[in-house]
Amino acid sequence: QEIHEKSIDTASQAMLWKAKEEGMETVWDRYEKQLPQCGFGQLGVCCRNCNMGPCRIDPFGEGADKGVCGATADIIVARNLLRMIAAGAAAHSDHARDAVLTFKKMSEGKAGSYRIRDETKLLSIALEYGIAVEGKSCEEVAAELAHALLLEFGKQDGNLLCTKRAPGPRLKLWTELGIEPRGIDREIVECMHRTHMGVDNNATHILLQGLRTGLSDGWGGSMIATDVQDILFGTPQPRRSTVNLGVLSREKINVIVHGHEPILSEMIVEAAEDPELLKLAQEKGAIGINVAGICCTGNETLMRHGTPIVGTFLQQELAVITGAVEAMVVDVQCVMPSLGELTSCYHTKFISTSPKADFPNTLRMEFHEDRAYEIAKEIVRAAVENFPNRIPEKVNIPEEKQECMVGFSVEAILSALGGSPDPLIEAIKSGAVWGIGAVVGCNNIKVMHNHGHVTLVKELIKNNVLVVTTGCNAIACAEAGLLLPEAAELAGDGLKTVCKALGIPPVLHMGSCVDISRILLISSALANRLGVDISDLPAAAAAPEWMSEKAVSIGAYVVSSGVFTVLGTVPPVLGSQAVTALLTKDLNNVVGASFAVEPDPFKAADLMLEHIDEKRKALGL
Ligand code: BF8
Ligand code: SF4
Repeated sequence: QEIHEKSIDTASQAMLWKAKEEGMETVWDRYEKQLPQCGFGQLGVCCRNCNMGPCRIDPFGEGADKGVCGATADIIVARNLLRMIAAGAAAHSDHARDAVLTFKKMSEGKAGSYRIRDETKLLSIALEYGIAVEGKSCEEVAAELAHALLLEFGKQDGNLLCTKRAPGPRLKLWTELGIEPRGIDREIVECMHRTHMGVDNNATHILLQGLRTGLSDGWGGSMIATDVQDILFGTPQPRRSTVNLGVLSREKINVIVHGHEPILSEMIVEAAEDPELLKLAQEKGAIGINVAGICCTGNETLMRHGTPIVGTFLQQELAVITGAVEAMVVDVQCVMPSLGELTSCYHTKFISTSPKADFPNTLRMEFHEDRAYEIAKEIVRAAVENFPNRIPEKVNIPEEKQECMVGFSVEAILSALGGSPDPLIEAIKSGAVWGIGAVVGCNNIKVMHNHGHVTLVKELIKNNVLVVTTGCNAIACAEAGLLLPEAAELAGDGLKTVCKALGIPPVLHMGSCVDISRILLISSALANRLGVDISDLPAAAAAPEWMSEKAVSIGAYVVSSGVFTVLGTVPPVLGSQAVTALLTKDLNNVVGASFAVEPDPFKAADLMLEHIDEKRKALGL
């Protein structure tokens, strides 16, 4: 594969050239060494769930058609998928738990670096959780809310409270199907139990638990993470910033925050403005400290502070290869262990901070909320002191730096619409906005970097579909200039007029991947206003370059919430016709939505548009 075939982004291509010249290995090289990848794994037909195995089913029907225990391809594929959902839901929800624990400590005065930034949200969510707020201080309310939220994780009776935010018909359907999520941890534990040797051995039955576990993520863990992070750090409002490798600075100390939890990155952003450290930075010969993000923690600080973003998931190594990064500070999720070896070839300090996540060759600086600001200062100080070690001959920062407009929380969207979803509904009714497309998710080495994301989103807006985005798709769109009001020029006439009237981009950045919960809520607001279910909306979702288990959990809850979803990379399920049919067809009769798999982004856009057309027709539009 040639370098220009690896990424659509010229900045990334430049760094791939540099990597080649300097003999650095990247994810693209390692992928090539894996080829051809294991066919059994791709089809999902290998099982290692007990030590009579590993077992694998012959997809051509010539060899074994059952595992040692008698498990068929259907059972093995479904069980493997359920474990992926469980891992994804666990990642989002364990992140949420840490946010709630910080919130709790803050309310008890044990995490002095944090405070309440959105009182209105605190009070409204407290009321939702049945907490009386009258006559209480914010801290008292916060303490009670933190307690109530923590109970959602280990809940033994009743269902998750956030599910009440779903439209009535949806909630009723979940209850009828028996997939209304109970405790968040409980669903994940039950997945592990069910997939243990000799427990759940019916593919449909297994997958229903997958839907329930996904729902415990979307309407549970992820939603709680978004809520608490908004209370602690502020609900995002529209603001401008810049993205791509060119945001790295030649004259400033570059500190990259990479990973997912704003608990850490918020403090790093604050510490980088500390007068003591700024003075030290000058003494070291820099003109300032530049904090920039990668992946979702980057999205979090981008949405709330406008700190720039260096890149998407596949650009993490490329950032180091610029030779201009003093510190790569990571917490959890989507951090490549390869960064250890790579950073040791440059002056970059690879600082790991989560008590849960260590990596090869890192400087461990464990982050604890009780000393959050102090530790953040120590981390930034380590970066500042590393500045003199920068090797000028090794520095090459690409020019590319793109402006973007971000910060479209549900609150911000409603306020841009003048306080109610009605203007958007009118625009949908008139056909100016033909539908809503939610495009989210990762990069995947199997797809040309950002090609799936950008092509699909461009097709959608061209056809007057207003796009909402999160995660790495949002960053990819930002790099392509799609998150600017000016990008309305690329939209169809109807959408262009609406965007111009409101001063918004045709692609709205709604946050990190846990913030897909915001997409669920805006969908619910639209459905409620129209008096229909989410599955009736002229809306469709896509994850053109997904790779993570979190994305599988997201897929499970988005479809269970009633939204047709197109996957750009093939999930490991094709080894079972039954599971494949269930996911791509039968689910329609269960939850009113299903998956499709379509690697070609043009065809994926067509599938979404066809779906939107059908839904418009059904609504009489
Ligand atoms: O949680 S989109 S590569 S960064 S998993 Fe990871 Fe995928 Fe990016 Fe965010 Ni989401
Ligand atoms: Fe093989 Fe069954 Fe054990 Fe899986 S659970 S490894 S299929 S014997």
